[in-house]
Amino acid sequence: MMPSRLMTLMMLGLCIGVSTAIAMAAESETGIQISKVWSRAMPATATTGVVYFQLDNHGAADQLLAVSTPIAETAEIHTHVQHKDMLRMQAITSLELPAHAQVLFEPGSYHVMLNGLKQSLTAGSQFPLSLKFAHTPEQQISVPILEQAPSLSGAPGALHNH
Ligand SMILES: [Cu+2]
Repeated sequence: MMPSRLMTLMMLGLCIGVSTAIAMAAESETGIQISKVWSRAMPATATTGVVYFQLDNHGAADQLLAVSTPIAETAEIHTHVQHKDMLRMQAITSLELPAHAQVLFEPGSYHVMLNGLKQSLTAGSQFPLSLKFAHTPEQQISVPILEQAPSLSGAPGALHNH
């Protein structure tokens, strides 16, 4: 029989080894990158706002399920759909992110709609936004508020499908 103290130390070592392996696995599965984040500055009287960004899924297929921010009562994933001659916004409950896909949230396309703003969207400030996925751990990002879309220079492909 092993002295119980040595046994405890060995078990502790085993646990640390296992949890390190789990942490490393989780990290390598976090294949979603969020970039080019911005929100459009709005007049102080506005009750709604929009957020745009680029999602790159470097890993396996996933789904964006929900977005939220403390500065608005609700945050929804919206897209635009053609209805007769009108381009109308429509809320979607989840967004497919195929493996190695890139999805652009941009004016006229996907966007996050903020309803019931609790603070005004003033250019130069920023606010937190969290994104929930089916598989990837929840992501917290900081959204800078800008007067207009960031420069498209150096972003080939950003003007597609218009
Ligand atoms: Cu919308």
